[in-house]
Amino acid sequence: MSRLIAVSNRVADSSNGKTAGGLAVGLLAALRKQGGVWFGWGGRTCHGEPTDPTVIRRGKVSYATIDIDEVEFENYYNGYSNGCLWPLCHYMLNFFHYERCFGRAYVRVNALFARKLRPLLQVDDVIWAHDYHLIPLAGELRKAEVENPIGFFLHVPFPNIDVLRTLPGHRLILEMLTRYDVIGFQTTSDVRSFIEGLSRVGFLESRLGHDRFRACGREFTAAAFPIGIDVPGVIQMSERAVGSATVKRMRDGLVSRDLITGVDRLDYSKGLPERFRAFEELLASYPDTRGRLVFMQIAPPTRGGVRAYQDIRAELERLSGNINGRFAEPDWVPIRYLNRGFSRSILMGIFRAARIGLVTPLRDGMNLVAKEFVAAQDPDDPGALILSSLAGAAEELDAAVIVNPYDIEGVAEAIQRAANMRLAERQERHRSMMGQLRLNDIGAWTDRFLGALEAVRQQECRGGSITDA
Ligand code: ADQ
Repeated sequence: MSRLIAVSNRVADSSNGKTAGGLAVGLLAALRKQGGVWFGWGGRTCHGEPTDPTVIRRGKVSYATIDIDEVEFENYYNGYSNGCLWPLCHYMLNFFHYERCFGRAYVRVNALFARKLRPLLQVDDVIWAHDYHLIPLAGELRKAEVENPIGFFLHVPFPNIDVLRTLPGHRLILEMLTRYDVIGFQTTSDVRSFIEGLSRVGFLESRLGHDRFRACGREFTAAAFPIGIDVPGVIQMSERAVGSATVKRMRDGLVSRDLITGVDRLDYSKGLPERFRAFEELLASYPDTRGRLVFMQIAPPTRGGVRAYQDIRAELERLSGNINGRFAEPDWVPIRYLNRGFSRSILMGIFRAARIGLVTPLRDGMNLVAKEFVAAQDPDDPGALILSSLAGAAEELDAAVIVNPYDIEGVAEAIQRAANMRLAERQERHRSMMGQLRLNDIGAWTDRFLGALEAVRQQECRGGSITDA
């Protein structure tokens, strides 16, 4: 079996037993099965050219991390990746801020990744790069004569060409993607946007099959690989966690009131101010909900170096303060806003204890919280999921209560409906969504993507085009 070389901006640290999100769980399982290397930034900056990667081996997996020059990092990560590509991919152009030096640093840091990764590669390896930080990586590796199969998975949405055109140099982004052998997206709609983009700028040469294309002189696979979760893992964690002291204390504190929960990174794409306003609208329009529901929003800050993230934090503090000030009673506070992270097991326990999961991003590649919320429910008495139609997860979880997150009154109505939903309906919706989650879990996601990459290798082997890298 080929070694897997996973490349992402950050390498997840599995040493403390707190392996983070779904991606880390899935990638680590695949790396442990196949053996391989996880390569990326180690979380430290330096001045000038970094030294060679620090490599730590644990079992069949090596973790190879590099430092990045402080100024380069600022321009590549905060500037281009999170100041240009992130808002663009989420259709939020009011947060888009471009400077030429960002784009240059972005390409240079990708070249640095390629330079530092190159000596670690073996001829039979397959390489899998992750997310919008690393679009030029395959092109840089090809320049260094790496001919191994290289795949790319985009975790965020791929924007329609009319939005993508906002970015100076967007043609290069499209061209760089064609340097990969397999390009994976979360949804079929993202694939359509990518292919339409190639076509509109005149790069698309032909469609070779259902998901095989030729553009910029190269053949590649472009398809939807919706990311899944570790379903048995979440079920087990949630069952155990309801008995934990933290979750018990939280339940006691609710005094038999119903819990609505929201769990998101503190990011403007997650629709948090709109969600807070929808809850306010609910309390204003449906007075019977007052004193009966508690909304707990958990939102740990991220990307503190980007101005927009500081602003949204301040806005949420103001909104939750206003809403609590307007509606709270001596024995009831409507919003509990927790600006911090929790262990995954506690989160799963909170999901299980909740009557409603509120997942209302303004745009999201997939949204794993929606899937985790469903899997964490007690099948005999499941909570209801309210899900944004603009999250990739809505393509699969159509048995959720689907809302448009911009429609504040519509979301308030949906909360009212979910709060009064009969047991039989909740069970039916839950059963349907669990079927989908089990069918496409995290193992199925890695197997499908790596299968597509392996197919490329076999095709190239037959054509004899793999040379010793
Ligand atoms: P994110 O934007 O980070 O991911 P999401 O898919 O919801 O969004 O994943 C977040 C993960 O972090 C979940 O596993 C969640 O449980 C965990 N998490 C969230 N808040 C937490 C907290 N307070 N404490 C601890 N853990 C917390 C990007 C894309 C998504 C896509 C994923 C995976 O933006 O659209 O679904 O990648 O491809």
